[in-house]
Amino acid sequence: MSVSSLPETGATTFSNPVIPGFHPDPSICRVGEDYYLACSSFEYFPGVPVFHSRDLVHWSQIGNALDRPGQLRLPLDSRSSGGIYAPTLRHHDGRFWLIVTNVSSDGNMLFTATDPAGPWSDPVRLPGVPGIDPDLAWDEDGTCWCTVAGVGQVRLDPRTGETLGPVRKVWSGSPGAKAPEAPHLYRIGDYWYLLIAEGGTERGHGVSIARSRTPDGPFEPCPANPVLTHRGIDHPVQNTGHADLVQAHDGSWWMVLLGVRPGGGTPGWHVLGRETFLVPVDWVDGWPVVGELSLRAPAPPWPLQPVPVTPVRDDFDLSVLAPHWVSLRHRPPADCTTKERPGWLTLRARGASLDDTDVTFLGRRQQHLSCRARVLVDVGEGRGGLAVRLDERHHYDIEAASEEVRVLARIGSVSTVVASRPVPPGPLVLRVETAAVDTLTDALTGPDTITLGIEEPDGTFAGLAALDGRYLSTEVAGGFTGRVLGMFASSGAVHFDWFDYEPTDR
Ligand code: 6LW
Repeated sequence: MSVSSLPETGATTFSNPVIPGFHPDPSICRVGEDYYLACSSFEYFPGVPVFHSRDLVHWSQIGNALDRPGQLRLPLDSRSSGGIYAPTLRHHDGRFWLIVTNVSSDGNMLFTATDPAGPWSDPVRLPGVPGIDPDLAWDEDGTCWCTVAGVGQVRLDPRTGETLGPVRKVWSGSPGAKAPEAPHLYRIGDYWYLLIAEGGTERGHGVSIARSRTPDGPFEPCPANPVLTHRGIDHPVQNTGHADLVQAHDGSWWMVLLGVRPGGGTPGWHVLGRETFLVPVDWVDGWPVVGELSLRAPAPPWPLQPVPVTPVRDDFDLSVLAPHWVSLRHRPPADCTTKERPGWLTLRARGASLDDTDVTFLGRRQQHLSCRARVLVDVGEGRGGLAVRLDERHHYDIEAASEEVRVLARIGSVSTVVASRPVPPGPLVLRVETAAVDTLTDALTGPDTITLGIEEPDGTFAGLAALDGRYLSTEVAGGFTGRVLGMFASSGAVHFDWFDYEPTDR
């Protein structure tokens, strides 16, 4: 179906982020009128979520590139925000190519696929490619150039992984700017363009570009660098950087990039991680001019797809889990299954809690500043429940046991039971509500409140604890991820009949 034949939705604007929730380091490519995008995934398994769109605005997850242990080795004692850093996704010579770094085990690896939804190949290891943020680009004679953070570059045989020559430094970014990273190399018109992020992935983040007549430089920096940054400006999206360019099917140019939406008073806390945004790009005198990034932006000049409807409820009625579900570091089939009790998800504890790196967990990214998550849980003689997780040292949990439910808070080295109450044995509905703060009473206001509780038999919500959400933000916890809302088992086998995720943003 060509884009022109897509049903007209008549939309004249679109909402940013186009992929909300922790979907950082976006890399995009186009095949005909289909767009594909991949993101970092760190300690989560499966890794590298892959998305598809026909209009650059509405994206549906079609799979995860790294969905088996042979592709994704995450040591069970590895720290959060390790694992899978930034990928580059390209289409060349009739197939898809994904190059990515596993900082916790195998370093840089290359995968290929004929269908981006998978299956993807086993890894081609790249021992000669250093550092992080590897990029792939091919020149007319078929030479494959691999460019990495720093900014270094080496010729590569992408089928064997062999590097063909030394790694050379080709650019250091803008004078004085730290962390030149996220390089992407493009042949556009008469030039090779080298796009990078610099300034660090925090508030100083920005996008810069340079060009050369040859793929290996020397590169001439754009006089207008950084071509995009929000450092020091009053804008609801901050930390903008780590971008990738794509030419649309109509010849126009667009950029995807990461940004954060801090909430609360100063310094501002972002809780959803680094999200994927879309902005238009124009070309003037051989240099890109990046359009304004706004939360409600003018729609591209083609029909927008109807917004993909994501059901609120996952009934776990299927033998396979939807691709947005993630576990921590691995997912042993016996510990996370919908086959043991048909129509239910069974999580079997491995003797660890959410304070540990190897807890049995199944979650989905929080994608809205205000939202509601509910589960129907039957813990039997076990112990488990529903959690808002940033990492092992920053999570709020509502945990059910046979005759008690309790709210636990882990903030750094502090861990405490915040509330508890007796409950009758049997299935129970647990609920987590996050409510973003929309009016600042003072500079110390946090970004949101997280209320954890149970539903009474008549459905009313009995909140057991309302906790400050700043402690589950990246500014407090550190690292590169965002909140994940999920189910966990800390003892025995715990069964979940359904999981509801519902935006409640006003
Ligand atoms: C990624 C680097 C960065 O490799 O953070 O924001 C690292 N940019 O480019 C992890 O996302």
